[in-house]
Formats: sequence, structure tokens, C-alpha cells
Amino acid sequence: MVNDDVIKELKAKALQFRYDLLEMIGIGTAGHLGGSASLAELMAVLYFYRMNFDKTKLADPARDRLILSKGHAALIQYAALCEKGCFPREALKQVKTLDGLLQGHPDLTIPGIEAVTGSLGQGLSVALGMALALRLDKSPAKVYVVMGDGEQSEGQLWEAAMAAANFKVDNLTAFIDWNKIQATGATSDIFNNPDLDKKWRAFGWEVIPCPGHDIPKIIEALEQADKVKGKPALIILDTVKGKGFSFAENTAAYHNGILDEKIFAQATKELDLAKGAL
Ligand SMILES: Cc1ncc(C[n+]2csc(CCOP(=O)(O)OP(=O)(O)O)c2C)c(N)n1
Repeated sequence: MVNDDVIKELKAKALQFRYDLLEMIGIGTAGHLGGSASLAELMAVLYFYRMNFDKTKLADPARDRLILSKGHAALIQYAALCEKGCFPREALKQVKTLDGLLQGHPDLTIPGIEAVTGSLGQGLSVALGMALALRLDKSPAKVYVVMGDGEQSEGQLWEAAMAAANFKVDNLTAFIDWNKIQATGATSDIFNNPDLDKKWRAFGWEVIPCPGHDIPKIIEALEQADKVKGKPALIILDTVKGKGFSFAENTAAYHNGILDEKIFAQATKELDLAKGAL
């Protein structure tokens, strides 16, 4: 059991990331709020509890790697990397500007980013290559990869899924951010892909369902994944798109929507209330 202070600290990190999302998106410009907010708790656990990650050792061969295959949610990874001290907070204000460090999708010029992503479906292949190379090197490092549920319609991902099982890769843990909504509507309406758990199991993976905003449960799921040997593990995170912002929850409207002044003020108020309740 993880102690309560640690959990409280991780919840505070997830909340800080949500404030950072608002700071990055700002008023009057589009930004990927929905699919970023659904990952706040996972990012807090991975970067602040789980991963061997040190901003002073970003090229250490033994570091754990995180590939954000759903690269459009880059803002949540930037929030975590910023909190880790990889770049100054000022960089958040210049997100998605030509002169800024932080581009709309993860890029290798950004300290702490391990792969260029954004074209959906590719991250698992990249992560698998890394995991195989680390295994050859007898490295203790782990590779984590985060996919979307809409992303599950990409064919390349299933080739990588088969290959990972074939090669009995067990230093790779994948996640699906199962928030049930994609860019323009419900995933079930746009490309219905039910029974993801059964499909991944049939492809030879250990599948672990997990409530995606429950920090102790995410930690438990990761511990369960660690015990899996001779095959890769997938944690399906049952999440809410836009989590933490009532106007953005369970809707595609804020997949990449614009925050006007009124909505921005409401968002800040909701986070302040959540802070008071921590
Ligand atoms: C190959 C490819 N096709 C289309 C897109 C455009 N696109 C960006 S986000 C998105 C929806 C992704 O949905 P999901 O994976 O569920 O992400 P989430 O809802 O968690 O943000 C699409 C289709 C893309 N980035 N890459």
C-alpha cells in the first residue's frame, strides 16, 4: 500500500498539470484539452512515482521511456516534464509558437521527449523497437506507451501488438486512454471497435482494466503489469475525456476547442474548488 501522503502529492501534481493545461491553451486559441486532461493522473503516477526519470540524466541508457502515441495530447506530457524541471515554466506560455520550444506534437528537440508522435498508430511500434533493444542490452529500463481509444482503428498498431506478443516482450507496458470519445464524436459512432480487452488478449497480451483517474488503482495496475512475464501488458484506463473541467467532460467539443474568456474563468474556478478539496 502506498502511503496517503504520497497519494495526496500525486493528486496535487495531477491538479497542477490541469492548471498548466489552461496556461498553455490560454484564451482564444485552440488546444487539445480533452485528451490531455484524461491523462493527468497517469502522468502524475508515471513521472512522479513510477519511472526512473531524472532531468539531469536524459540520455542515461537505464532511464525508463515514455512514448505518447496519441501525440496530440502533448500538453499533458509538457506539463509533467515542466514540473520535472526539464524546461522553465516560461516555455509553457509559448506553446505552439514557431519560436517556442514546445510544439503542438512531441518533438525530439524537447528535453524528455523520446519520440516524435502525432501521426496516430505509430507509437507502439517505436516503443516495441526500444523495448527489444533494451532487452538485447540486458537493461533494467522499462518502456511505457500511451495510445488513444480512437487510435485503436490504426492498422500498424495491431502489427506491433502481434509482434510484441510474438517476441514475448515483457519490458513494455502499454496503456489505452479509454475515454470513449475521439476528435469529432463518440468512438463507437465513428469507428466502432468494441471489446478491446478481448481483442488485445487474443493478440497475446495480458490485459489489466483500471479506473483511470484513481491514483492508487493506477499504481496497483502497474504493479500487476510488473509481475507479467513472457508477454507484454496492456492497462486499459477507464477515463473521462476532459476530466476536471465540467464543460469539457465526455464531449468532443473540447477535443481541440477554443476557450473563451467566460469558459476560461469557469475552468480556473473549478480547479480552485478542486484544490480546496484536496
Ligand atoms: C494517422 C492519423 N490520422 C488522423 C489523425 C487526426 N486525429 C488527431 S486526434 C484524433 C482522434 C484521436 O482519438 P483518440 O485516440 O480517442 O484520442 P483522445 O480522444 O484520447 O484524445 C484524430 C483522428 C492523426 N493525428 N493521425
